[in-house]
Amino acid sequence: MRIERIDLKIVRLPLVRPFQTSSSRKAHLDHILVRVVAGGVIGWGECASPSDPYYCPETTETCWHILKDFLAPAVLGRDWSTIDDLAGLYRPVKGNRFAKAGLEIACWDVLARARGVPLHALLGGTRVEIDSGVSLGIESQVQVLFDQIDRYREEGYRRIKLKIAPGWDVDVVRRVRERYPSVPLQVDANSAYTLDDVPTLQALDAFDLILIEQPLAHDDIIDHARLQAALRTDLCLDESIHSADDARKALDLGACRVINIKVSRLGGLLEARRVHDLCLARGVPVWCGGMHEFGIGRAANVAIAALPGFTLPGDISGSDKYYAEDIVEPPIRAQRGAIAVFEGPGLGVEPIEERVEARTLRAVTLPA
Ligand code: OSB
Ligand code: MG
Repeated sequence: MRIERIDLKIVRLPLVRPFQTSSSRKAHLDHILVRVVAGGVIGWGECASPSDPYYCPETTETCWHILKDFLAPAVLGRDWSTIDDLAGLYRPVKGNRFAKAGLEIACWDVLARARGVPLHALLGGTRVEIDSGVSLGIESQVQVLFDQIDRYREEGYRRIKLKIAPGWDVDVVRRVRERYPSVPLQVDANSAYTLDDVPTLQALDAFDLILIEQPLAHDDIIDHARLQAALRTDLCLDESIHSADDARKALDLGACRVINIKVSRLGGLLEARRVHDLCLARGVPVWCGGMHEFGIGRAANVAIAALPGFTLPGDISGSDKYYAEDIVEPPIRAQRGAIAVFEGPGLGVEPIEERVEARTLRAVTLPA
Protein backbone atom coordinates (compact mmCIF):
# COMPACT_ATOMS: atom_id res chain seq x y z
CA MET A 1 0.00 0.00 0.00
CA ARG A 2 1.10 3.56 -0.60
CA ILE A 3 -0.74 6.53 0.89
CA GLU A 4 -1.17 9.26 -1.71
CA ARG A 5 -3.32 11.69 0.23
CA ILE A 6 -4.34 12.46 3.82
CA ASP A 7 -7.14 14.82 4.89
CA LEU A 8 -7.39 16.03 8.49
CA LYS A 9 -10.58 17.65 9.77
CA ILE A 10 -11.39 18.92 13.24
CA VAL A 11 -15.07 18.11 13.73
CA ARG A 12 -17.17 19.40 16.64
CA LEU A 13 -20.21 17.57 18.05
CA PRO A 14 -22.30 18.75 21.02
CA LEU A 15 -22.90 16.15 23.75
CA VAL A 16 -26.56 15.50 24.59
CA ARG A 17 -25.57 15.89 28.24
CA PRO A 18 -22.45 17.61 29.67
CA PHE A 19 -20.00 15.05 31.05
CA GLN A 20 -17.98 15.65 34.19
CA THR A 21 -15.07 13.56 35.47
CA SER A 22 -12.69 14.24 38.37
CA SER A 23 -10.45 16.00 35.86
CA SER A 24 -12.65 17.85 33.33
CA ARG A 25 -16.12 18.90 32.21
CA LYS A 26 -17.26 18.77 28.56
CA ALA A 27 -20.34 20.00 26.70
CA HIS A 28 -18.98 19.36 23.20
CA LEU A 29 -16.04 17.49 21.73
CA ASP A 30 -13.60 18.35 18.94
CA HIS A 31 -12.17 15.20 17.37
CA ILE A 32 -9.86 15.00 14.35
CA LEU A 33 -11.10 12.80 11.52
CA VAL A 34 -8.33 11.33 9.38
CA ARG A 35 -9.16 10.37 5.80
CA VAL A 36 -6.50 8.36 3.99
CA VAL A 37 -6.38 7.46 0.29
CA ALA A 38 -4.10 4.54 -0.65
CA GLY A 39 -4.20 2.78 -4.02
CA GLY A 40 -7.58 4.38 -4.66
CA VAL A 41 -9.04 2.91 -1.43
CA ILE A 42 -10.40 5.38 1.16
CA GLY A 43 -10.05 4.72 4.89
CA TRP A 44 -11.20 6.76 7.89
CA GLY A 45 -9.77 7.13 11.36
CA GLU A 46 -10.57 9.26 14.40
CA CYS A 47 -8.28 10.97 16.85
CA ALA A 48 -10.39 11.18 20.01
CA SER A 49 -8.11 13.39 22.06
CA PRO A 50 -9.78 15.74 24.54
CA SER A 51 -9.17 19.43 23.80
CA ASP A 52 -7.42 19.91 27.16
CA PRO A 53 -4.50 18.02 28.80
CA TYR A 54 -6.47 16.90 31.88
CA TYR A 55 -6.92 13.21 31.04
CA CYS A 56 -3.48 12.74 29.45
CA PRO A 57 -0.83 15.15 28.11
CA GLU A 58 -2.21 15.30 24.54
CA THR A 59 -4.78 17.82 23.27
CA THR A 60 -6.61 18.31 19.97
CA GLU A 61 -4.01 20.92 19.00
CA THR A 62 -1.00 18.73 19.83
CA CYS A 63 -2.59 15.92 17.81
CA TRP A 64 -3.18 18.27 14.88
CA HIS A 65 0.48 19.37 14.99
CA ILE A 66 1.89 15.84 15.29
CA LEU A 67 -0.41 14.44 12.57
CA LYS A 68 0.21 17.28 10.11
CA ASP A 69 3.90 17.91 10.72
CA PHE A 70 5.29 14.48 11.65
CA LEU A 71 3.02 11.47 11.11
CA ALA A 72 1.57 12.35 7.70
CA PRO A 73 4.99 13.33 6.25
CA ALA A 74 6.49 10.08 7.62
CA VAL A 75 3.99 7.87 5.77
CA LEU A 76 2.99 9.77 2.59
CA GLY A 77 4.29 8.07 -0.55
CA ARG A 78 6.00 5.26 1.38
CA ASP A 79 5.33 1.55 0.79
CA TRP A 80 3.88 -0.66 3.51
CA SER A 81 1.94 -3.89 3.54
CA THR A 82 1.19 -4.52 7.22
CA ILE A 83 0.26 -2.16 10.06
CA ASP A 84 3.52 -3.17 11.72
CA ASP A 85 5.38 -1.83 8.63
CA LEU A 86 3.29 1.32 8.71
CA ALA A 87 3.96 1.93 12.42
CA GLY A 88 7.66 1.44 11.66
CA LEU A 89 7.53 4.52 9.40
CA TYR A 90 6.56 6.74 12.33
CA ARG A 91 8.35 4.83 15.10
CA PRO A 92 10.83 7.71 15.67
CA VAL A 93 7.87 9.78 16.97
CA LYS A 94 7.74 9.22 20.73
CA GLY A 95 4.46 9.13 22.64
CA ASN A 96 1.63 11.14 21.05
CA ARG A 97 -0.48 8.02 20.94
CA PHE A 98 -3.88 9.64 20.42
CA ALA A 99 -2.46 11.28 17.28
CA LYS A 100 -0.98 7.99 16.07
CA ALA A 101 -4.24 6.12 16.71
CA GLY A 102 -6.16 8.47 14.37
CA LEU A 103 -3.86 7.66 11.46
CA GLU A 104 -3.46 3.97 12.34
CA ILE A 105 -7.22 3.31 12.46
CA ALA A 106 -7.61 4.86 8.98
CA CYS A 107 -4.90 2.52 7.68
CA TRP A 108 -6.58 -0.55 9.20
CA ASP A 109 -9.79 0.58 7.47
CA VAL A 110 -7.91 0.88 4.15
CA LEU A 111 -6.32 -2.54 4.60
CA ALA A 112 -9.59 -4.27 5.46
CA ARG A 113 -11.46 -2.54 2.60
CA ALA A 114 -8.70 -3.43 0.13
CA ARG A 115 -9.19 -7.08 1.13
CA GLY A 116 -12.99 -6.78 1.23
CA VAL A 117 -13.23 -8.02 4.84
CA PRO A 118 -14.74 -6.50 8.00
CA LEU A 119 -12.18 -5.02 10.38
CA HIS A 120 -13.21 -7.27 13.28
CA ALA A 121 -12.36 -10.30 11.12
CA LEU A 122 -8.97 -8.85 10.10
CA LEU A 123 -8.20 -8.27 13.79
CA GLY A 124 -9.17 -11.84 14.74
CA GLY A 125 -12.50 -11.10 16.40
CA THR A 126 -14.68 -14.03 17.43
CA ARG A 127 -17.81 -12.32 18.78
CA VAL A 128 -20.89 -11.34 16.77
CA GLU A 129 -21.94 -8.77 19.36
CA ILE A 130 -20.24 -6.99 22.21
CA ASP A 131 -21.56 -6.39 25.74
CA SER A 132 -22.28 -2.74 26.29
CA GLY A 133 -22.10 -0.65 29.47
CA VAL A 134 -22.49 3.05 30.25
CA SER A 135 -20.11 5.49 31.93
CA LEU A 136 -21.96 8.12 33.99
CA GLY A 137 -20.38 11.46 34.90
CA ILE A 138 -20.32 13.32 38.19
CA GLU A 139 -23.64 15.12 38.83
CA SER A 140 -24.83 17.77 41.25
CA GLN A 141 -27.34 15.37 42.88
CA VAL A 142 -27.55 11.62 43.33
CA GLN A 143 -31.16 11.69 42.10
CA VAL A 144 -29.91 12.71 38.63
CA LEU A 145 -27.69 9.63 38.66
CA PHE A 146 -30.64 7.43 39.70
CA ASP A 147 -32.69 8.78 36.77
CA GLN A 148 -29.90 7.94 34.34
CA ILE A 149 -29.32 4.49 35.81
CA ASP A 150 -33.07 3.76 35.53
CA ARG A 151 -33.08 4.84 31.93
CA TYR A 152 -30.00 2.89 30.82
CA ARG A 153 -31.07 -0.24 32.71
CA GLU A 154 -34.42 -0.04 30.93
CA GLU A 155 -32.54 0.23 27.66
CA GLY A 156 -30.76 -3.00 28.62
CA TYR A 157 -27.19 -1.82 29.27
CA ARG A 158 -25.25 -4.54 31.06
CA ARG A 159 -23.24 -2.57 33.60
CA ILE A 160 -22.98 0.88 35.10
CA LYS A 161 -19.72 2.78 35.62
CA LEU A 162 -19.76 5.79 37.94
CA LYS A 163 -17.17 8.53 37.84
CA ILE A 164 -15.93 9.27 41.36
CA ALA A 165 -13.83 12.03 42.94
CA PRO A 166 -13.15 13.15 46.52
CA GLY A 167 -16.54 14.31 47.83
CA TRP A 168 -18.46 12.18 45.29
CA ASP A 169 -17.46 8.67 46.25
CA VAL A 170 -18.31 6.36 49.16
CA ASP A 171 -21.63 7.95 49.98
CA VAL A 172 -22.78 8.06 46.36
CA VAL A 173 -21.71 4.47 45.71
CA ARG A 174 -23.48 3.35 48.90
CA ARG A 175 -26.73 5.00 47.82
CA VAL A 176 -26.51 3.54 44.33
CA ARG A 177 -25.76 0.08 45.70
CA GLU A 178 -28.67 0.29 48.19
CA ARG A 179 -31.09 1.21 45.42
CA TYR A 180 -29.71 -1.30 42.86
CA PRO A 181 -28.50 -4.28 44.93
CA SER A 182 -27.58 -6.46 41.95
CA VAL A 183 -26.58 -4.07 39.16
CA PRO A 184 -23.07 -4.80 37.81
CA LEU A 185 -21.25 -1.69 39.03
CA GLN A 186 -17.75 -0.22 38.79
CA VAL A 187 -16.14 3.17 39.45
CA ASP A 188 -13.52 5.34 37.73
CA ALA A 189 -11.52 7.99 39.62
CA ASN A 190 -9.41 9.36 36.74
CA SER A 191 -6.40 9.60 39.06
CA ALA A 192 -8.04 11.80 41.72
CA TYR A 193 -6.64 10.03 44.82
CA THR A 194 -3.30 9.36 46.55
CA LEU A 195 -2.10 6.73 49.00
CA ASP A 196 -3.36 9.04 51.78
CA ASP A 197 -6.85 8.00 50.63
CA VAL A 198 -6.41 4.25 51.24
CA PRO A 199 -9.16 4.25 53.94
CA THR A 200 -11.66 5.85 51.52
CA LEU A 201 -10.80 3.39 48.78
CA GLN A 202 -11.00 0.48 51.25
CA ALA A 203 -14.51 1.64 52.18
CA LEU A 204 -15.49 0.88 48.56
CA ASP A 205 -14.72 -2.80 49.20
CA ALA A 206 -18.16 -3.03 50.85
CA PHE A 207 -20.12 -2.50 47.61
CA ASP A 208 -19.29 -5.53 45.48
CA LEU A 209 -17.77 -3.47 42.68
CA ILE A 210 -16.46 -5.20 39.56
CA LEU A 211 -13.39 -2.97 39.77
CA ILE A 212 -11.99 0.43 40.71
CA GLU A 213 -10.43 2.20 37.72
CA GLN A 214 -7.30 4.39 37.93
CA PRO A 215 -7.58 5.75 41.48
CA LEU A 216 -3.98 7.03 41.66
CA ALA A 217 -1.71 9.18 39.48
CA HIS A 218 -1.97 9.01 35.68
CA ASP A 219 1.67 7.94 35.38
CA ASP A 220 1.87 5.55 38.33
CA ILE A 221 2.07 1.78 38.64
CA ILE A 222 4.15 1.47 41.83
CA ASP A 223 1.68 3.02 44.27
CA HIS A 224 -1.19 1.16 42.57
CA ALA A 225 0.60 -2.09 43.49
CA ARG A 226 0.68 -1.01 47.13
CA LEU A 227 -2.97 -0.03 46.96
CA GLN A 228 -4.05 -3.28 45.28
CA ALA A 229 -2.40 -5.21 48.13
CA ALA A 230 -4.60 -3.27 50.58
CA LEU A 231 -7.91 -3.82 48.71
CA ARG A 232 -10.20 -6.76 48.06
CA THR A 233 -11.72 -5.10 44.99
CA ASP A 234 -9.81 -5.52 41.72
CA LEU A 235 -7.97 -2.46 40.46
CA CYS A 236 -8.09 -1.65 36.74
CA LEU A 237 -5.60 0.68 35.07
CA ASP A 238 -6.54 3.13 32.32
CA GLU A 239 -4.32 6.26 32.13
CA SER A 240 -1.13 4.42 33.25
CA ILE A 241 -1.07 1.85 30.42
CA HIS A 242 0.31 3.04 27.04
CA SER A 243 1.65 -0.23 25.65
CA ALA A 244 1.78 -4.00 26.08
CA ASP A 245 5.09 -3.48 27.91
CA ASP A 246 3.36 -1.19 30.41
CA ALA A 247 0.64 -3.83 30.85
CA ARG A 248 3.21 -6.57 31.48
CA LYS A 249 5.03 -4.46 34.08
CA ALA A 250 1.81 -3.49 35.84
CA LEU A 251 0.64 -7.11 36.01
CA ASP A 252 4.07 -8.35 37.16
CA LEU A 253 4.04 -5.76 39.95
CA GLY A 254 0.46 -6.56 40.99
CA ALA A 255 -0.64 -2.98 40.23
CA CYS A 256 -3.99 -4.18 38.82
CA ARG A 257 -5.98 -7.32 38.02
CA VAL A 258 -7.94 -5.93 35.05
CA ILE A 259 -6.94 -3.66 32.15
CA ASN A 260 -8.98 -1.05 30.29
CA ILE A 261 -8.00 -1.35 26.62
CA LYS A 262 -8.52 2.06 25.07
CA VAL A 263 -7.47 2.19 21.42
CA SER A 264 -6.47 5.87 21.40
CA ARG A 265 -4.46 5.73 24.62
CA LEU A 266 -2.50 2.77 23.19
CA GLY A 267 -1.72 4.47 19.87
CA GLY A 268 -3.99 2.26 17.80
CA LEU A 269 -5.50 -1.16 17.24
CA LEU A 270 -2.20 -3.02 16.84
CA GLU A 271 -1.00 -2.18 20.36
CA ALA A 272 -4.54 -2.67 21.68
CA ARG A 273 -4.47 -6.21 20.28
CA ARG A 274 -1.03 -6.82 21.83
CA VAL A 275 -2.38 -5.85 25.27
CA HIS A 276 -5.38 -8.10 24.66
CA ASP A 277 -3.15 -11.05 23.66
CA LEU A 278 -0.92 -10.63 26.71
CA CYS A 279 -3.92 -10.49 29.05
CA LEU A 280 -5.63 -13.45 27.38
CA ALA A 281 -2.48 -15.54 27.80
CA ARG A 282 -2.35 -14.61 31.50
CA GLY A 283 -6.06 -15.01 32.19
CA VAL A 284 -6.46 -11.29 32.94
CA PRO A 285 -9.89 -9.87 31.99
CA VAL A 286 -9.99 -6.81 29.73
CA TRP A 287 -12.72 -4.47 28.52
CA CYS A 288 -12.87 -1.72 25.95
CA GLY A 289 -12.71 1.84 27.23
CA GLY A 290 -13.83 4.88 25.29
CA MET A 291 -13.30 8.61 24.80
CA HIS A 292 -16.83 9.52 23.70
CA GLU A 293 -15.83 8.59 20.16
CA PHE A 294 -17.81 9.69 17.14
CA GLY A 295 -18.96 6.89 14.84
CA ILE A 296 -15.57 6.24 13.22
CA GLY A 297 -13.67 5.70 16.46
CA ARG A 298 -16.66 3.90 17.97
CA ALA A 299 -16.74 1.40 15.07
CA ALA A 300 -13.02 0.72 15.65
CA ASN A 301 -13.78 0.08 19.34
CA VAL A 302 -16.55 -2.35 18.41
CA ALA A 303 -14.16 -4.20 16.07
CA ILE A 304 -11.41 -4.68 18.68
CA ALA A 305 -13.93 -5.61 21.40
CA ALA A 306 -14.92 -8.62 19.26
CA LEU A 307 -11.67 -10.34 20.33
CA PRO A 308 -12.17 -13.25 22.73
CA GLY A 309 -10.44 -11.75 25.80
CA PHE A 310 -12.94 -8.88 26.16
CA THR A 311 -14.93 -10.68 28.82
CA LEU A 312 -16.23 -7.62 30.70
CA PRO A 313 -18.81 -5.15 29.28
CA GLY A 314 -17.10 -2.05 27.89
CA ASP A 315 -17.73 1.69 27.76
CA ILE A 316 -18.92 1.38 24.15
CA SER A 317 -22.51 2.59 24.36
CA GLY A 318 -24.80 3.36 21.43
CA SER A 319 -23.90 6.76 19.98
CA ASP A 320 -27.34 8.13 21.00
CA LYS A 321 -26.05 8.12 24.60
CA TYR A 322 -23.67 10.90 23.55
CA TYR A 323 -24.86 12.60 20.37
CA ALA A 324 -28.20 13.65 18.93
CA GLU A 325 -26.69 13.23 15.49
CA ASP A 326 -23.55 11.19 14.87
CA ILE A 327 -21.55 11.47 11.64
CA VAL A 328 -21.83 7.88 10.34
CA GLU A 329 -24.34 5.48 8.93
CA PRO A 330 -25.62 3.03 9.83
CA PRO A 331 -26.09 4.62 13.27
CA ILE A 332 -24.38 2.72 16.11
CA ARG A 333 -27.02 1.45 18.51
CA ALA A 334 -27.13 -0.99 21.42
CA GLN A 335 -29.97 -3.49 21.50
CA ARG A 336 -30.71 -5.25 24.79
CA GLY A 337 -27.33 -4.00 25.97
CA ALA A 338 -25.27 -5.32 23.07
CA ILE A 339 -23.86 -3.85 19.86
CA ALA A 340 -23.65 -6.11 16.82
CA VAL A 341 -20.31 -6.06 15.00
CA PHE A 342 -20.44 -4.42 11.56
CA GLU A 343 -20.33 -6.86 8.68
CA GLY A 344 -19.49 -4.39 5.89
CA PRO A 345 -15.87 -4.09 4.70
CA GLY A 346 -13.44 -2.15 6.89
CA LEU A 347 -14.99 -0.31 9.82
CA GLY A 348 -18.39 -1.17 8.34
CA VAL A 349 -19.74 2.38 8.78
CA GLU A 350 -19.57 5.27 6.33
CA PRO A 351 -19.17 8.94 7.21
CA ILE A 352 -22.09 11.13 6.14
CA GLU A 353 -19.97 13.63 4.24
CA GLU A 354 -22.42 16.58 4.35
CA ARG A 355 -22.73 16.19 8.10
CA VAL A 356 -18.96 16.05 8.50
CA GLU A 357 -18.56 19.17 6.33
CA ALA A 358 -21.23 21.06 8.26
CA ARG A 359 -19.47 20.40 11.55
CA THR A 360 -15.85 20.87 10.41
CA LEU A 361 -13.95 23.68 12.18
CA ARG A 362 -10.65 23.29 10.32
CA ALA A 363 -9.36 21.12 7.49
CA VAL A 364 -6.10 20.46 5.68
CA THR A 365 -5.13 18.21 2.76
CA LEU A 366 -1.65 16.67 2.59
CA PRO A 367 0.54 16.85 0.67
CA ALA A 368 -0.34 20.54 0.36
O1 OSB B 1 -11.47 7.55 31.91
O2 OSB B 1 -12.60 6.23 30.72
C1 OSB B 1 -12.28 7.38 31.01
C2 OSB B 1 -14.37 9.86 28.98
C3 OSB B 1 -13.44 10.84 28.75
C4 OSB B 1 -12.18 10.71 29.30
C5 OSB B 1 -11.84 9.60 30.05
C6 OSB B 1 -12.76 8.59 30.25
C7 OSB B 1 -14.06 8.75 29.74
C8 OSB B 1 -15.13 7.80 29.99
C9 OSB B 1 -16.25 7.73 28.99
O3 OSB B 1 -15.23 7.12 30.98
C10 OSB B 1 -16.20 6.48 28.20
C11 OSB B 1 -17.16 6.53 27.04
O4 OSB B 1 -18.36 6.36 27.27
O5 OSB B 1 -16.70 6.76 25.89
MG1 MG C 1 -11.00 5.69 32.79
